Order: sequence, then structure tokens, then C-alpha cells
Amino acid sequence: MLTIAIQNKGRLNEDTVSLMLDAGISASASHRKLISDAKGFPLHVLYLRDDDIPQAVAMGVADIGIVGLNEVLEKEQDVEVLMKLGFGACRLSLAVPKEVDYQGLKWFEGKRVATSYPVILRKFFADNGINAQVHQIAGSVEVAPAVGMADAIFDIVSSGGTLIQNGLREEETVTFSEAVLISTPNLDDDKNREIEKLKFRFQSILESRGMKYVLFNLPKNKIDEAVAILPGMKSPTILPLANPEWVSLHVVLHEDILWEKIEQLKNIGATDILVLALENVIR
Ligand code: PRT
Ligand code: ZN
Repeated sequence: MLTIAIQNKGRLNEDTVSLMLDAGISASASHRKLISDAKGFPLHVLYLRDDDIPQAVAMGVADIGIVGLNEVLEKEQDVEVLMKLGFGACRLSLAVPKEVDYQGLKWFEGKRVATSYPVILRKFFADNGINAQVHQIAGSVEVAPAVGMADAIFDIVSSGGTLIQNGLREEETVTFSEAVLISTPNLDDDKNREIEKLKFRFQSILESRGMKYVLFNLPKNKIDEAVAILPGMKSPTILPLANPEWVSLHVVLHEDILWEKIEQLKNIGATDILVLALENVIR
């Protein structure tokens, strides 16, 4: 049976548990447990701090794990990144006090930079030929410049609000991150088959997120115009109606373009437009 390591609490815990739930796998969200069995898929669930997940997977304590790509890059453990999971999105950026007249990367030459991600940062400076002092600190990196512990910081940024609150300005984005599914390299065939099943479930959920199922009635002579408006999956489904002058069209649309497309369809005579939630796209 597979063992999956997930974050025990914190930002990724809730989205991880809900992705699993959407995939028909119910795991306890309990933070007090270390390990439990999931329902709906043969899976042991190991609850760990995110920092420990890459190592647990590299060692084979867990076969797979869900963790931020930032932790995978920082810990440099021997794990395979199997897929991106579409949540926990953030970037790792260099930020300087807002009064600094920043002219480019050369500014960091000889400067002290505080971070919880020294491996990623040292590599970035080395790749760019910058000699800076990288100071590793465990938490509250963003206060380091104000208390005189550093000249700049390198940290996770999502909305940018924390930087602004601390009088800092984001200057260089070094890398992007999101939650990823990782695995121990070279697992046996049985485990790989189970992982493929899990990836298939996750993939179909990710593909259906943000998608809507749209159906509407249309005069038959407008089909070509409707097809030109709609991207569709392969092509829209067209069903006859009792009235031979009319058809019913069914299509899957992303919510980003939903209203724009609905307006265009109304303009060519579409009526009785139904927009339904989409649970899964199984290809
Ligand atoms: O206890 P444990 O070690 O498991 O958790 P943790 O405290 O180390 O991590 P946690 O739960 O805070 O974050 C887990 C993962 O979420 C990270 O490794 C990232 O992959 C991802 N993630 C996504 C983030 C953020 N967004 C985020 N905004 N992790 C941290 N932040 C913090 C950041 O450190 C900074 O303090 O939020 C602040 C910036 O946010 P904005 O929105 O103000 O820019
Ligand atoms: Zn952590």
C-alpha cells in the first residue's frame, strides 16, 4: 500500500486534504495524528512539517508526498516531481528596503541577505556572478532589515502585502512555486501502478476546476457561427430538438471566458442558456 506524506498544518494542509477528497479519498485533516489510513483509496497518510516531506519521500518513509516546489528545490533531496497541483502558488523574490536606489543585481554585491532558503539563493547569486552574504534565519525574515540583521531579504511572496507592511520592495523574482506531487525514485511496478491511478484522478480534477458545462438552444442555421465562437473540448455536442428549426448545443467553457462567450452566443440568437458546475473531466 502507498504512503503519502502531507503537511500536518499550515497553508497547504487544507488544499491538500480537499484535493484528495475531490479525488474520492478521504483523509483525516487531524493535526494531532502522525499517520492514518485514508478511505476511498488504499493509502496511508503521514502528517509532517512541510520541511520534512522531501527527505521523508527521498528515504522512502513515504512513497509520495505533496509539498511546495520551493521546499523540493531547497532541500535538494533525491525525489521526482510528478505533477503540479495548482494550489499554494507563490514566488521567491529578493526585496530591498524601499528607500534603496536599486539599479540592478549588482546592488547585492557584498550585501547581507536574510532568508530561509539559502540553497536556492546561493545558487541564484552564483549563477549571476554576485558575491553576497547569505544569512539563514528560521522565521520572520521580513523584519531582518529593520532590526539591522540584513540589508535585504529573499522570501516567499504571494500578494506582496507582507513586504509593503515591512517597508520592503520586491526587486527580483528568482523562481515560482506551487504545490507538487513528488515520489521516491525507482518504486516497484505495483506502487507505480497505484501512483498512476492517483495521478489520473488528480489530473481530471485539475482539468475540471474552473470549468462550466454550458447548454443552450440555438436556431439550426446558426450552428457554424456558434462553433466559431466556442473553443469546445474537441467540438461541441449538437442535439436535435422537437422543433426541427432548433438545436441544443452542449459545451465546456472555462469561467474566465464564460460571460464573454455567453454574450456572443446571445447575439447570434442563443436562448435558454444553462450553466452547470462540472465535477470531473475524464479523458
Ligand atoms: O509548520 P510547517 O513547517 O509545515 O509550515 P511553514 O510555516 O514552513 O509553511 P507554511 O504553512 O506557511 O507554507 C507552506 C507552503 O505554502 C510554502 O512552503 C509555500 O510553498 C506555500 N505558500 C504559498 C506560502 C505562501 N504562499 C506565503 N504567502 N508560504 C508562505 N507564505 C508567507 C511568506 O513566508 C510571507 O511571510 O506569507 C508571507 C507573504 O505573503 P504575502 O501574501 O503578504 O505576500
Ligand atoms: Zn516549514
